[in-house]
Amino acid sequence: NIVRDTKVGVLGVPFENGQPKIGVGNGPRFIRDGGLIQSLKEIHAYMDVVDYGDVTYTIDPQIQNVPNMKEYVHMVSCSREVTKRVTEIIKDGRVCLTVGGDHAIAVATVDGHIQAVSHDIILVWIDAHADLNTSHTSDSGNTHGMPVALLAKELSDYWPYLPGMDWQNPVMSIKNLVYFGLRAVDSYERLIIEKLGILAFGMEEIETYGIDACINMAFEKLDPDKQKSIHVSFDIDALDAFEAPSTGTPVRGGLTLREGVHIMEAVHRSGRLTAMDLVEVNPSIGSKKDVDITVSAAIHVIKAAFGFNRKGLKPSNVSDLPK
Ligand code: NNH
Ligand code: MN
Ligand code: MN
Ligand code: MN
Repeated sequence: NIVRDTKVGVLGVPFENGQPKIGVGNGPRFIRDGGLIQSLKEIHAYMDVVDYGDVTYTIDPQIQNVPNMKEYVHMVSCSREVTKRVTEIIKDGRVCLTVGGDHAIAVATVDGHIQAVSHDIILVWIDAHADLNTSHTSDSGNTHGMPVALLAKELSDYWPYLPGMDWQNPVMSIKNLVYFGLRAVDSYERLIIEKLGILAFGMEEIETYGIDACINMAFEKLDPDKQKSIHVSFDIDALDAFEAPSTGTPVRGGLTLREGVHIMEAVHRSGRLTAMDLVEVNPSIGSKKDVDITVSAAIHVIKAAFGFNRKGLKPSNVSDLPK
């Protein structure tokens, strides 16, 4: 496994049009300034980390808006670029770490991952919210509440025509999805979860079984043969509002940082992480201390995904102490 995820490509996506609060577009800058790249390099001696910089995009003037999808034209124009970049990074042989930005970018990161590996993936969606609204069910019209519904094959008939999204054929089955941390689910989202039998470890299940049993059940159910490539989409609001206060829609009663880290350590041990998103850190929300806590929580979760070991690592090529 050491070989498998030592090569990392970091991509920033300073996108904030998927929701109304300004500032989340500065997430990549604050997370880099908080020491992301150096923290990754320090995990162990074999780490090979390349920063691919931030995605930029220009608006495609051909694209029409879609009712109840705010800033749709931005979302589509940005997504096209993100998909390309994620595919390139994975084809370069690196695990792609995408730092947001809001969660609307995950349509493109998941799509880019699927295009790069061209076989089934598992999507692990860690979030207080299900992000499973269509343009017809969303109360907010914010596209960061829609990415899972855009990706799901099973929901393609429930969308209007989406101009400029032809590159994005919903290639993934909801059968390959698992949620962790749900506790703010809209009524139609709950209907979809039950109708389609989506695997979901909400806060209640995590409390009942414990986080370790939940992640083991998820892997056993989604990938008993241990073959599929894993995509983790980590919305920082999955963590409790005390652990990650600087986010647009904090929700109390969430995952502890320890539970978040525990999930990511299990993902690392699988040896099959191919792409990870860390989204919704908004440095314009809360005090300086709130921002520092949130950025450091994000970096802890990422480090766990790439093999940081809480037990500590022995020095390499050495078996005794210096005398
Ligand atoms: N479900 C709500 C909506 O569709 C809230 C989504 N907000 C999030 N999702 N932060 O992760 O707008
Ligand atoms: Mn490793
Ligand atoms: Mn989300
Ligand atoms: Mn959320």
